[in-house]
Amino acid sequence: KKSIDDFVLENITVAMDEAGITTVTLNRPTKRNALNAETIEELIEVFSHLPRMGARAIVLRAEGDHFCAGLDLVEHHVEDRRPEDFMHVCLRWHEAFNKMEYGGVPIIAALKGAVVGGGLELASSAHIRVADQSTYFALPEGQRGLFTGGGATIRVADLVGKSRMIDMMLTGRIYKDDEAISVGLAQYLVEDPEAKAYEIARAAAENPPLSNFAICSAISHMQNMSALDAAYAESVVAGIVNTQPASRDRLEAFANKTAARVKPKD
Ligand code: 1HE
Repeated sequence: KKSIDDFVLENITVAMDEAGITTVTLNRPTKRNALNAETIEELIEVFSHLPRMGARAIVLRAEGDHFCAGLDLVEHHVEDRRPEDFMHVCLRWHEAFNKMEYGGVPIIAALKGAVVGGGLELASSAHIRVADQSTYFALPEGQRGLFTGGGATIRVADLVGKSRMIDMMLTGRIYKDDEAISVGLAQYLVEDPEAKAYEIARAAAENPPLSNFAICSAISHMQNMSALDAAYAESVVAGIVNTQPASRDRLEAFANKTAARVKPKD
């Protein structure tokens, strides 16, 4: 069975504690964590295996002042790619980001600085995004003479809506602070995104893994289905999750009036 020590990685580091709280760090700060082909392969490797290695929740963080500057523009320039080359580059990005979104383990992105272009595509593949005052979001593809290729047309459009995404791409508009929250680019704006991300990860890891698996894969799959098929799939998933042995104690505690009630804190 694969363990964390078996990963051979240049641009990413991975660590897991006894509780399965896992840290994935983008570790190419001198290049603002720009995503070159090698880093994408490492993301595929890591996110293919972590769900089977006991990861209960994953914090995705970055070294340096910026979360991720997107596509490695220098590599892209030097490689002088043909259309079919870049199409395959994009397929690898999709492989990595689909592994994240559909992997069934909660991923919480702790953001800072630039979350731009492919960096926003990466962040939008996480299940929850936590930002701070330094965090800013943009899709500078239009200005660079490029187009998104890492799933933004699906995931970023899903977060902010089509018109906002088109505006971001046409004009380079930057979102930050409360405005970024209100348009849906991040769910939390805090002073310490990493502390908040670990707090969320630890809370999520208290849920039975099967519940989290459904939450962090079924909802995404169902969005790709017709409403009729999604409702059917939901009944199948709920049939399995809602009868799992791991939930019996929790239901018993509720029935015995010893479980916490769902109420806002005073
Ligand atoms: C890079 C990249 C990169 C930095 N590819 N090398 N993304 C962008 O259009 C954003 C491009 N980056 C920037 O606008 C800025 O670098 C930042 C605002 C993120 C940071 O600024 P700053 O002043 O801290 O750093 P810097 O001096 O610009 O860059 C430091 C180094 O990182 C420098 O390398 P060095 O070897 O000269 O030290 C930069 O070249 C390098 N660097 N960003 C390559 N992106 C699947 S399609 C997705 C399409 C897209 O993602 S388009 C959006 C691309």
